[in-house]
Amino acid sequence: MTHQWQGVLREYADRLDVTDATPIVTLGEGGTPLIPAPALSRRTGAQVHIKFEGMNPTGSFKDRGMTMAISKAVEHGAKAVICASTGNTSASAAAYAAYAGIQSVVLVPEGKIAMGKLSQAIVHGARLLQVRGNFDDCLQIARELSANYPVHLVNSVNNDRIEGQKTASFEIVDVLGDAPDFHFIPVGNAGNYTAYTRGFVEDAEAGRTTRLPRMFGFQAVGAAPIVLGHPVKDPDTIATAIRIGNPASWELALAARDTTNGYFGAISDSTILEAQKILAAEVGIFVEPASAISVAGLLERAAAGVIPAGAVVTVTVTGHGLKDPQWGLRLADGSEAKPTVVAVDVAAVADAIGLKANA
Ligand code: AN7
Repeated sequence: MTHQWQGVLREYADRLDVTDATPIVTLGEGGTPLIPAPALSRRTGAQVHIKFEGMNPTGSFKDRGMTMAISKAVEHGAKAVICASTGNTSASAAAYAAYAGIQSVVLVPEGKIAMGKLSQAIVHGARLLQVRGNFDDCLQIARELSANYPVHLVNSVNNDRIEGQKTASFEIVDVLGDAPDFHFIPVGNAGNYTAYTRGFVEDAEAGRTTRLPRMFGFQAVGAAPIVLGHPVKDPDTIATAIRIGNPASWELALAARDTTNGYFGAISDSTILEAQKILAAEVGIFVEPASAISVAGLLERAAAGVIPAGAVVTVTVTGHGLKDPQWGLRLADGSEAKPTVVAVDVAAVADAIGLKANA
């Protein structure tokens, strides 16, 4: 019989705060593929593997944290959960709350979340409010509401989220047999950067690995508070998932960088979109712009000579390209792809694609 992956709480029950009293709210998240990427290995001289988190049930890594956060919320008797979100957290919270049979409330920045994510939150039954402000404003409101009203906060300031998300590092180590030399990851609130570091540190402490990877995190140029060293009042980037000016896990992320001899860098929107196309066209993996930033970061750091030949490199791509599909239709010159229309005629189709008949 085929083994079915049981979700991260059951698969890693011995490394998480779950007991017989914890109701396991799971959609089978985790167990995502670690895909060797020969095209990126050729481009960088390293041995590159992509951790494809778009393969989670709602299409992003948030599900690893949400299974933990919603399970613990239900264990503590919560009837409603709230989050601020640039999109993926709201999609995940809505889905896991639906499974648990509790209400989700989500606050998103008006007009600044991808259509697929908005659709997910609505279809899963969230009470969704568009706030006339940015993500940082939404998070402030969500924090104050959860402090003063009977709603349980499931943003990554809730440690249960970080705990669930650390399982991605466990999976990488389980597949590779050791930690990589470098790990590349997108950064918004820096919760995931913090979570991966925690997972790798716990694996090292338990003797499952011989080393810690250097954690390399990337923000968009227009939303790069950690790189700049100060909050950004009006963050701006086409990578709406990481359009965040005052990261919630800022201090934890700086500590994680110091622990791993890590690095934070900034990448322009045009370079993000180039990396998205390279990953899609040369490796076959379609990710949303915020996720492509880790690939862009790898290419940039390799070009800067920072990555030794043969180094084992893992790259997390956090969300599926179908969340925000408009970018796949955008050509390198900025125009929109307009597929050729042809008649129902074999010769016309052959002609349109430049095929000559067999002699
Ligand atoms: C695809 O959904 O913050 O650095 O509210 O959706 O842990 O914040 C999303 C973040 C990277 C950044 N990639 O992760 C939200 C939200 C994708 C994301 C990040 C997000 P963190």
